[in-house]
Amino acid sequence: MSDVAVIGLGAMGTALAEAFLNKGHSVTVWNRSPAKAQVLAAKGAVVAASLEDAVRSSQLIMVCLLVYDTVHEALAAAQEALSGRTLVNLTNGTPEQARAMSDWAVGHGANYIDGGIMAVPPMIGGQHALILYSGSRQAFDTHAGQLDALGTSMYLGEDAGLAPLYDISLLAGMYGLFAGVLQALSLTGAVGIRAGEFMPLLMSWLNAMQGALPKWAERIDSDDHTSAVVSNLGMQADAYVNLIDASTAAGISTELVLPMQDLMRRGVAAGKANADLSSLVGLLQLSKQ
Ligand code: FVH
Repeated sequence: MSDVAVIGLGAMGTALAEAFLNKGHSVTVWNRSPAKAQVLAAKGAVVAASLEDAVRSSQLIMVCLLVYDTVHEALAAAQEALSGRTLVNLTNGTPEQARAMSDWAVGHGANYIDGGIMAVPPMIGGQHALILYSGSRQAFDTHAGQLDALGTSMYLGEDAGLAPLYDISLLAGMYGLFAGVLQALSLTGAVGIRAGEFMPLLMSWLNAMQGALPKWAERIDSDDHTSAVVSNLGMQADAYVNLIDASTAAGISTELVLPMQDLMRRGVAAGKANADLSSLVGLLQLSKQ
């Protein structure tokens, strides 16, 4: 028996297996393309001959494949072996996929934990690698010591969909930031300003703007977007037109920034001109309208 089995040895699965090995855990590994297991074998991992052998090798089964469909496809071959074990699925997916996977695993007698990895492979094993977990509390408590080998563990609750919900919400924030940075560097780059020259100013500005976010949280939680507003939506919607016009004039695509203009205009049309930008959350929550 091994302390843990790692199924899927892509960039992330390999980093996960290495982190377990580095913390002194015995590890069994399996990958569809067997060659990827060799580097881990050289570091002390046992290479399972089949996915079912990998599942049977440990009480704790970590899965990190590309997408959920491949997890279903791969585990179908070993579903009988899952009974009594804990399946931790770190594959990126949606809350709905996680809940369905949980039902499937529990239906085969397994404990299920879903996970969201907020780190890139080189970070795994360090304290800045945040790993979100949700699902069976009992299974999480049982294996917390082993899971901590991967980074900082955060348990969110019994609903298996919580970890992917937090994961994709954090990614939404990240991609919004990246989209704005791409637009900014396209504008400045078009007139020959080097990215390295502009970046310190951009980072300083973004850091300053982050300071507004705790107030957004207060406004959203209290559903009060109108008290003590310093930069109202109406003013911002008018100024935003300049961002669109300047991009167009410079030959820069507006595909990343136009949707925000549409939303701002919808907010103004809905009577939110004097409210804070935070009030737009309500317009995005279509199911609540
Ligand atoms: N890498 C990253 O920066 C991010 C960080 C945050 C979390 N993501 C998610 O982690 C999942 C795995 O990502 P990855 O980076 O390891 O991806 P790859 O290197 O492309 O490895 C994919 C593995 O999946 C195996 N696989 C694909 N299809 C199948 C299948 N039908 N049956 C069995 N295994 C399959 C693949 O096997 P092979 O191609 O080597 O044979 C790899 O082991 C992912 O959800 C990210 O969103 C990573």
